[in-house]
Amino acid sequence: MRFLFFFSLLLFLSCNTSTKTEKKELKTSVSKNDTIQSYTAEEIKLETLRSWEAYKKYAWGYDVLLPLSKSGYNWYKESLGISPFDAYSTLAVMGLTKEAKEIEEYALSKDWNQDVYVQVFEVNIRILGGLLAIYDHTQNPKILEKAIDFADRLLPAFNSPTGMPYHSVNLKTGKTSGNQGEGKGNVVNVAQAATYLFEFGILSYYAKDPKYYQAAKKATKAVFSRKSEIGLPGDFIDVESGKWTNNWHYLQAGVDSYYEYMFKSNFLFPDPEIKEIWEYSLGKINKYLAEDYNGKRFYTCVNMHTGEVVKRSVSLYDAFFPAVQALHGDLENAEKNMETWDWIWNKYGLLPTRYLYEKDAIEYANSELNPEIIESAYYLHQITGKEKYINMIYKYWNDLKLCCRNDVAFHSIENVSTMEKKDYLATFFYAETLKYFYVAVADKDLFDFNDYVFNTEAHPFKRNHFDPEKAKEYLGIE
Ligand code: DMJ
Repeated sequence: MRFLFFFSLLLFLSCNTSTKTEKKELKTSVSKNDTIQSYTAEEIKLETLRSWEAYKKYAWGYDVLLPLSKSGYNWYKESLGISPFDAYSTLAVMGLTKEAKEIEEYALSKDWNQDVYVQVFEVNIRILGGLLAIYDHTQNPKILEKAIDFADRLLPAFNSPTGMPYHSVNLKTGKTSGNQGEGKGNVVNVAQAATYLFEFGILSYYAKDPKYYQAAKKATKAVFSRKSEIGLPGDFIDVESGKWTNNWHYLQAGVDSYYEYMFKSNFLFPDPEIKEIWEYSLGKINKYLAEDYNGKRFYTCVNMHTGEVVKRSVSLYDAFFPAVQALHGDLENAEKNMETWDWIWNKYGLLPTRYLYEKDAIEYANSELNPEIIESAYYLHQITGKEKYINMIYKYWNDLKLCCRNDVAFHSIENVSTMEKKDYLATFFYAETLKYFYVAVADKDLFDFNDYVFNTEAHPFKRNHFDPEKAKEYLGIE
């Protein structure tokens, strides 16, 4: 009865208010509703299929689906077809074999000899990561050839005086370009400088050629060796001079996956040097970035030289960190950190891109349905078995469905306070967001958490495909 009344109220609100108010009311109703509505793996699978059909119908051949205008969008002057590479592993994990096979065939038809400058960081995690996930799943040697061809076109970017890659590289000519275009700017952020250990390690393993892992390791060490006197890196660095151009440090986008990879690559390819770098870095994160503020745990922004707080701000990307802490075995900090993210979600019904916790205010209000908070709740649920984490995931799904589901797929949000819509569906929605919702409730015989390690784009790799002894030889680990 209460449910019927609640449902009629929602219907009344949705028919009698402007679009913006309607979304706000709907969203608030769900976040404050005590009754947690669960969902099934089948529901997520159907929603994934629906969203994938929308990409195929309206945006096939483009990088991204624009779900409101029902059209496609390319990152560069030519399409790379990023969505299919990101979607493959999610479709495969869900057993959508026909759709996955179509992408495998599409990947085989790709000619990477494209005269286009691509961001090395972004295409590494999405396209190389996606190709390697297809290979890990199918063992199709022709896919491995495609992955090798693609990675060989990225490698010239690493020929800088420091070993850190230039921002972009031309897939056809191998010419590099800076962050301000051809021949302009040599600055990259830390994530762009050093998020390669995982994919390049996998490629070295499968290709039995250490050159990829060694390039990635050199880049990671180039960042680490330039740490300050108190042991912290900055956030932006010139890949030619090796000098920091900005001296802030944090876990946000621009740094995040630098840490994620020095930690995670060790699961597949134990490397004592990288392990030492990770343990040292984690100590510094706990010492300088962790801040308890108004009873909540935040990981803040500090000056790399003094460790002083420069801004009390967090971004939704940082929500990946409880997952890393939990995997590392630091459940106490992981759970404190997760509680803060869930608290921010409850304020808005989705996470804003950036939140100023000192002012309790939104800094950037948009949201692209990013996966990190779901990812961390998933890891914590798998590792602790606590029901509160699966309940968080149920809530995230219900809220996301209410604000962002449309007639063909899902859309982003311009402003989480008003729920104004944005005509964009990020490729990581297919790779990560939908996958985490699915594996959180899937049967263990369909997907067992203990069997896989994910790249930062949630492309899964089977642990037992990699033998640590062989890894030493194939990756050149001493
Ligand atoms: C993803 O593309 C990757 O996880 C990346 O490392 C940072 N975050 C986005 C999604 O939010």
